[in-house]
Amino acid sequence: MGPATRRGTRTPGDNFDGVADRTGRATVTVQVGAEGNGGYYAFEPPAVRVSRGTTVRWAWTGKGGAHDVIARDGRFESERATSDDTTFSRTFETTGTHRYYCTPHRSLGMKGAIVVV
Ligand SMILES: [Cu+2]
Repeated sequence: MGPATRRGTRTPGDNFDGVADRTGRATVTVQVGAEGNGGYYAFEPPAVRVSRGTTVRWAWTGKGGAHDVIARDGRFESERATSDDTTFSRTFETTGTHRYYCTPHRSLGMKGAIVVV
């Protein structure tokens, strides 16, 4: 796709309107409390594609108050935390789309997805 479809200052491989491609990596980091949704109420990247067996590590930025990482299907659930030394990791062995949200900011749009291929 051409440059006209890109927005912002994303790194190559990202697609603002789609899913950030992080396939082929053992570990992938998602920021918790990235800027977005009217404050620091976003996951970054919000949607990411990973290979089966990848460990996704959520890392809190320390901004935006308390956040958590809760799977919609109940398969994983972090503690609710504010500190920037907080991390939560999960290894994805099942292909498919795993949707999750932050409980305090779900209504603001603080949601994410891990697409395992
Ligand atoms: Cu939050």
